[in-house]
Amino acid sequence: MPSRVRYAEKSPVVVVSGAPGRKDREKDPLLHHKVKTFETQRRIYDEVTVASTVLLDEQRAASEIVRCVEACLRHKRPVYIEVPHDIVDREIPITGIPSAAPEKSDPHTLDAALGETLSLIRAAKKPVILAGVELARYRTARLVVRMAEQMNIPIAADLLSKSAIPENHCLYLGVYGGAMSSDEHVRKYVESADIVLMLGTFITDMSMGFYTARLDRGRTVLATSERVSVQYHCYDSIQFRDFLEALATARIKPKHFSHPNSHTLPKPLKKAEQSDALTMVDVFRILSLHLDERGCVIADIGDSIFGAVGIRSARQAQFIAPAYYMSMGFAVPASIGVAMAAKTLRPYVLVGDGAFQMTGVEISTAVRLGLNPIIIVLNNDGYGTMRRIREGCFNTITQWDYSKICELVRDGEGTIACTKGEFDAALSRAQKSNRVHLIELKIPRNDVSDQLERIAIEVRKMRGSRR
Ligand SMILES: Cc1ncc(C[n+]2csc(CCOP(=O)(O)OP(=O)(O)O)c2C)c(N)n1
Ligand SMILES: [Mg+2]
Repeated sequence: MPSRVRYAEKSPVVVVSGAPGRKDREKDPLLHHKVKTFETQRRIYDEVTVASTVLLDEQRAASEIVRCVEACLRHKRPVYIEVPHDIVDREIPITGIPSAAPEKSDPHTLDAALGETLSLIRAAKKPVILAGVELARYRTARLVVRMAEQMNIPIAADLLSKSAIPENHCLYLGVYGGAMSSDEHVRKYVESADIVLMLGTFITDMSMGFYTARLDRGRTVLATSERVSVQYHCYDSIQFRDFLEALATARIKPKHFSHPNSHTLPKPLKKAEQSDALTMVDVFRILSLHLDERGCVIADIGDSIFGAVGIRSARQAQFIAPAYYMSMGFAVPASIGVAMAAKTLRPYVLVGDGAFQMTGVEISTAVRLGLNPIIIVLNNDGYGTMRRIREGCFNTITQWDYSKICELVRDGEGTIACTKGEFDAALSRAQKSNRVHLIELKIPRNDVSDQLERIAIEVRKMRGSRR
């Protein structure tokens, strides 16, 4: 049963791969691009997809495509369709294709899970919602906001779900993730709540701040697209959306709530500090001052993602990061995806010098497609995150002149910023233009965000205790 298997991430991607033709297969020749057997490629993909097919039979091709795409949409996970080259221009019959019946909740199970959850909420003096990434993936965030407003329950997000809930909402607390929380107020609030409603949350080592989160099962309700768990009871056969809709329409007397930290907006940049050297803390503060609802921050792995936990702007911007699998080199290519998918959004890429060296040349594709990402390269002279955990020559990388890449790809504008004022001015300039902008920030070698500082202490402690 594919949905039970724990995959890293949930990406509804349809991989369409060309393949040797049906005729080519008859005598089993050695062919270029064939790894081992004609089946090998599909079998490798079977490990990371929820459905796969090789379209060898014209009569069944259409129903196979429908089966895979339906699985992709239902499970929000990748599928693989292999197309032998001699089927590409064939006409295939498309009538009488069976379609999967919509999945329904079992009404008794739904009632039982809901009844147990509501009685916990009724009894709670200090409930909190931990809004998870599935609220964005299944487009159900508005149900949770409605529920929070009706019951007057505050909401925190985690690193993976940052921005799934409007961060300028009066019930929003910030990002929770144990030691990686955006601030101590959020951490204390969530950890002292008598019930934590984890709605659409993936519990991962990273989003739970490397095992520093304190959320025991006895005071949590965890509802995801896979199951609902209320304290120690697990309920299957419940559709995530049905459970959220029922919660959003339930009648509960509004709770008493006073915001522990309502003054989280970044402090404006003063004239007197313009010529100060840039620090990581100020990078996120200055960026926050420039963000609005037309922006989408895309954070790569490194202090880009840890520091981004603290981004909070008066006007809600989107946020995307590979905060589960944590794959370096994600952000520049992802900005192309964001700009193509949502033409009205301006991507703000936060990428370390190390991660930029992996995939930064994709800036060339952005230029070719006429896209306009603002790429902020945080140049701290190597693998700053790893240096915090274990110092060594393996954290050293070649120094590049990052701002010159625009000359190389013959479009866009490159700038270097060493001070707070220079970064602020570079951002304003980039925002006024519709071209690719690359801003290289010179960050002192050992300067890190508060979140990375806290996490590095925990990781060092863990390593020490394992020895
Ligand atoms: C593909 C991949 N390789 C290696 C790592 C391990 N790793 C995590 S952070 C990091 C250093 C990142 O360096 P940089 O992009 O310069 O960001 P900084 O830590 O300096 O902010 C490394 C090597 C990873 N997460 N993903
Ligand atoms: Mg670096």
